[in-house]
Amino acid sequence: MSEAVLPKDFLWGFATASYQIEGAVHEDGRLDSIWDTFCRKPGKIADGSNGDVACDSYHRSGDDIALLQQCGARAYRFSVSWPRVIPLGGRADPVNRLGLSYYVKLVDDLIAAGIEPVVTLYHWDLPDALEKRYGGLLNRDEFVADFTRYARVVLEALASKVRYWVTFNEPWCSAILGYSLGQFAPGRTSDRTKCPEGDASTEPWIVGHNLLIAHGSAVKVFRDEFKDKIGGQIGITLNADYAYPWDPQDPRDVEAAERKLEFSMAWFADPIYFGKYPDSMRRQLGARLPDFSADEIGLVQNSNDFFGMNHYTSNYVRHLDTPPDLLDFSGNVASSFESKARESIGPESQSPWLRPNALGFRRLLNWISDRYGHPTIYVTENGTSIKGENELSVEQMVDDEFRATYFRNYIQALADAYSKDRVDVRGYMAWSLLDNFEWADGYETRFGVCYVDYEGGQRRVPKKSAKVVGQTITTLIGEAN
Ligand code: PNW
Repeated sequence: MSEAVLPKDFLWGFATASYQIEGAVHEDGRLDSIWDTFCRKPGKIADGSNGDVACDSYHRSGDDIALLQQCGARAYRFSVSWPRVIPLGGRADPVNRLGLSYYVKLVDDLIAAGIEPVVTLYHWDLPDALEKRYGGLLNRDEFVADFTRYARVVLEALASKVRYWVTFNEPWCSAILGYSLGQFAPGRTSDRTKCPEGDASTEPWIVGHNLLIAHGSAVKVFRDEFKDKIGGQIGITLNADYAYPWDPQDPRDVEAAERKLEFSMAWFADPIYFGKYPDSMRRQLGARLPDFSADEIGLVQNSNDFFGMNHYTSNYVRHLDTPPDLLDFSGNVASSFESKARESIGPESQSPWLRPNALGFRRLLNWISDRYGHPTIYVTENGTSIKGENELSVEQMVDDEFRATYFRNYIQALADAYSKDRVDVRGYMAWSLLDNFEWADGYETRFGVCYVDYEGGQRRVPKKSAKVVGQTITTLIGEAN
């Protein structure tokens, strides 16, 4: 028996998201999300693909659960598709019982299989009708009211069975990739070569603000009306890359690295834990960063039962001597994969933004723990793509040593944060259970611990990394021989 490093009840498993795996986009009453319409615009998705079929998980949840069991998972994080449950999205629009029943059955089947469901309410697939009706996430009052009603509908169906709830996945991505860079739906940006509409100097900050209030409002519903049913927990999932100073000897780079973390993680976490935006953001953005009213901050502050964290990579961060650009969203810094001393952050993956650096994960866990008073943390995503993986034969793809090494190192870094640094991290979900629709990168970039044969009848084959995640964690829990 190996020595226990992680707690006995450590919650671990794999994660997915509705639009990335379900397919069946026109079935049983589902209507378009903003991703369905975004994919139809030319040039937005690298391989011209979309989520019409994806992994066909809408018809294959039995296969997915069998895979989870094969991998030894204790938990499965998936997201609910709003346009399946309320196809037109709004609070006066009808609930689609057929769409809802897919998730009721999924949860029942998971529980029957001994797997704990972790449910995300919003992983980017806003009903397109709401985008068209009132501008979606930009419209605070409408969006907050509609999301709150949607959350209540899902909670009514599932709150007696589900103990772990995530309101929003990565509001940073929704705001920056969706409203500044225009790479994700709805694709708004100030870059007129990409989109005729959008203002990247203001919209990301409005969207971030509205997402925080919608989160707080759904948490209030959960706590007032549902929490006692099962004693569950709710939180938001935030993402950030760790930031190392480019020159650790230069205090301006040390400050710049801290500022980059404030512009990513603390943008959302400071209002939740401290009731205000970081000073560095207020200083740079001024009135472009909305103010919280007393009612709003009453919803947002203390709205996390746990800290949900998604993390993939790290950067070296250097200060800039020039004043911040109006469109800047990172705290007026320059990020790179090489330090002043010419150290590389890590080897390339298939994703241009992602390079493995496990120490950065341990550092970020500590940064969160120190800044927010040692909250309970659940890591709700972590994983990597592999450069050129899609070009390989199936035999080579399932022998994914690069990904296996990534998981060994990152899970060890988490264990060090828990056992040596006393960070209260109690769960870990690897991204992803399946190769799936990787947003603007389409299907060419794979993140799965299970290979999916999209053309060959949706065959699923566990890769080496699927086994490695389980083995590494169970050994650290002290269960392996
Ligand atoms: C996360 N970036 O997205 C999402 O939660 C997943 O749905 C996604 O498949 C996964 O990570 C892998 O990409 C991100 O550009 C997408 O920095 C892009 C970035 C970060 C996270």
